[in-house]
Amino acid sequence: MRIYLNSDYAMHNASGEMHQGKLVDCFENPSRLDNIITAFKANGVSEFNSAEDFGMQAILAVHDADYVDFLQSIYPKWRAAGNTGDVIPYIWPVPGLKRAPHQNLNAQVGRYAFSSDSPIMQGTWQATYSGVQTALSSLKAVQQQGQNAAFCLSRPPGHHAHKANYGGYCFLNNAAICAQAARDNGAAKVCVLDVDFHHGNGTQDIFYQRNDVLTLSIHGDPAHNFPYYLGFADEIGEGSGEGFNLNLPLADGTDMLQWTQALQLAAKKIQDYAPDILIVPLGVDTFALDPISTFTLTTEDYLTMGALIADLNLPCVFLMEGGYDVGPIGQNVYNVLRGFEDGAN
Ligand code: Q9C
Ligand code: ZN
Repeated sequence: MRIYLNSDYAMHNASGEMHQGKLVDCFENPSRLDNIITAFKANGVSEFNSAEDFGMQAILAVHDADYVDFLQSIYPKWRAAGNTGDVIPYIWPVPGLKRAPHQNLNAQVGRYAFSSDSPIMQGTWQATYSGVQTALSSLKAVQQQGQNAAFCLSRPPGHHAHKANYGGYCFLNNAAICAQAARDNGAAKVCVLDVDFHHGNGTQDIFYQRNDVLTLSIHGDPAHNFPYYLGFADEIGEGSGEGFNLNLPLADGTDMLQWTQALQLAAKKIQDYAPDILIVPLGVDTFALDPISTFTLTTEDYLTMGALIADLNLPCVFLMEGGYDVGPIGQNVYNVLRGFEDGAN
């Protein structure tokens, strides 16, 4: 499988996040990809392709221009205003606090952030922009260069980002941008199957009223897990999008047998839809030892996950999402791709 690596992945390296009432090191940090690259090399994978630059068009086809401008420009403004650390929100325009739009930087940060866990620093925009280009390069390999599958190895992740909001370590929604680009490049029907531990809230919301992109997510029940405010089973899409979103929230402690049953429900839905291309936001935070998640998948289980995805028999773009820095993260990711390739044969 062709692999594209975001060569700017280490440029986003933020100072810390609030976790259980304390400021701790960011879970989503460059060592994650260092680890994955090391594991891939140990498995004999040595070719990491670099991305082509497709510019801003595909980003602006999904995200609002004012939001993209904010992401691109906030850090220098924030520092020039006298702030000495990363950009972190501390006030949000909840209903009742209605004097928006607003020029004050703290007010703008609260307007665009939906959570406090995603600091913006010097290199955030560059890493994020290059990540999108890496995702689009992976899409091109599959959609235009005849590859059966490709893997975008990148950070920061994307699936929590809405069209004008960031959070959950995500700034631009790589999966949504790829899905829209696939449509714009001629695919009639696109499917996004999100297997990260967390609900793909941004992707769901972006396509919620559309039937040309089927969105599915298998994730930890939002009654107990981030993002809490979205991802329940009764969210099925609306308007012409009704019936084109499927959430499969699973209990804390879910193992591979239960996860596989959910995947089989997703597979049925995908087969009925018959998309032209499949986009898989891939998080390995479903792993038993993940520090912020509650499923119990094993390193071996990821081979099965890859084979189950291969059984869908669709051209497939894998996009790196979550999975935090615990020993076997790299082998877990490798095993999904290995299982996919073995399953496809
Ligand atoms: N410190 C992805 O896996 N974490 N994002 C907040 C409190 C939010 C995870 C926990 C988890 C987001 C791409
Ligand atoms: Zn996640």
